[in-house]
Amino acid sequence: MAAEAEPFVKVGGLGDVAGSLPLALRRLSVDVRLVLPLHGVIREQGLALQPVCEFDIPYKKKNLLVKVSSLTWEGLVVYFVDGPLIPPDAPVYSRDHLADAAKYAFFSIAALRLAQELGWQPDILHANDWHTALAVYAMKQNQANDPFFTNTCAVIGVHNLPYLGNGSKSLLNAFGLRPAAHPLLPKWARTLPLPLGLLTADRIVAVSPGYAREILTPQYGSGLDEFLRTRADVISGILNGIDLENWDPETDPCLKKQYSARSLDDRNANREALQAEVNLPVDSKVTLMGMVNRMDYQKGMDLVPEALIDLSRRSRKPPPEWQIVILGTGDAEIEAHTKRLETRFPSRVRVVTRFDPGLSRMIFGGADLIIIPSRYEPCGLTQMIAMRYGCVPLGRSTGGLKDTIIDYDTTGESTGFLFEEAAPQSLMDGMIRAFKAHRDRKAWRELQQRGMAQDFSWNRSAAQYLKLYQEVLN
Ligand code: NHF
Repeated sequence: MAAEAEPFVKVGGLGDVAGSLPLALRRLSVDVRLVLPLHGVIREQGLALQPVCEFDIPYKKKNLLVKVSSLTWEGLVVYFVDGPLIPPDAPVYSRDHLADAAKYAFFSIAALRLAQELGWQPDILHANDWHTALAVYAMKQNQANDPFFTNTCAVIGVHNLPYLGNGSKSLLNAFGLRPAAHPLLPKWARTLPLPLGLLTADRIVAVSPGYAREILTPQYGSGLDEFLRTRADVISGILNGIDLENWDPETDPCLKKQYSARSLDDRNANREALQAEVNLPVDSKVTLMGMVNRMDYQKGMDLVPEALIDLSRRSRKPPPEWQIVILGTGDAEIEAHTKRLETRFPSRVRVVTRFDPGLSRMIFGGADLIIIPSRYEPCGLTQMIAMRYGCVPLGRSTGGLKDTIIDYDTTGESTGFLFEEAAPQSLMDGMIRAFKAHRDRKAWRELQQRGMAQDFSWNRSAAQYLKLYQEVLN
């Protein structure tokens, strides 16, 4: 169960994962089925959905009608849940957290009931983030009275811990659920979907081993670290994968010239094309940096302007020659603040604040360095995609970034650069290290090639999920 899944609906990384993992599991012969809300954006696509069933679920003192339709996509059965609390004109995530809470509580309970309506008894219910965490809680709460789910185990995926599902308090009662009374769960968390899911799931899976450890600390634990430490024995981390066919510099049609690890000279054409596309001086000597990031606090976007200004103030010999192309949308204030850099550095900085998948591919295929200054990063897909394209990552040493980037050294293992603090100075120091390394073009090429040789495929991750499911069932 997920709030979003590619190719039907994608807002962020959860959509990538919930779209790719089920297909990868199917390739391992798992009978997996995906359930999504019938969001407005899915409705608009005019998909050939087949009606499946209709049923009522109790809500307050009345019933709500659930309508389910489905399609089969690449062999995977996908169900779409529709009903009065899933408004056709609402975005996937809105600013109205009460409406979102109601929508996802309804979806969770309806999706759970769907299995019963279908008579399809799952071995594993795999929910993701706060949106579907109530399904885990509801199943566990009713398990004693409901033989249908007696043998079903619950796994909850944590893609972003701080989003707990505020606004759900009255919904528990409305859907006939009792708040948790468990003494280990802080009082304030006893009516929030994600904590309830974390309390009752048989296994908790963070999207990287590093993030699985971090959520046990006060810095990353969103106030739940003490409680999570009591559940440490059921918490683990599995790194997400990327779709290697979709992200392939040998076939990517958005690139001026396709290339592989053996033909990295061809990459220069993409570098020039990127500079020309955004109207920066076409210059082969500069270190060309890129960013493809949501413009928000989590992603550390606000650290970038100060780091670049500090960088330009430094008198160094030789002076660093750099350019940067920043692509992303999000927080209006952060967008405006970042955009101002163009006026300050007209021949060095371009900031593109629109959704542009083609340009993001040109950045991966043309930039030397990708900057990922996240304050926290449960997994992160950007660094994996960038490495596949020979675009060397400079990321903050946290979560999945730390798990996937081997920091630069001269021993011949490294795949990128890491910096420690979520602070402009630390980011700038990382940039300076990378610029210096970039001057040694032979060593740089080897760095690119090592990144390109990493295995970030879904097959590897899906095999780990299958092993985990089997462990839970045993
Ligand atoms: O990759 C999918 C994504 C992660 O780090 C990412 C995030 C949200 O913040 O698991 O979820």
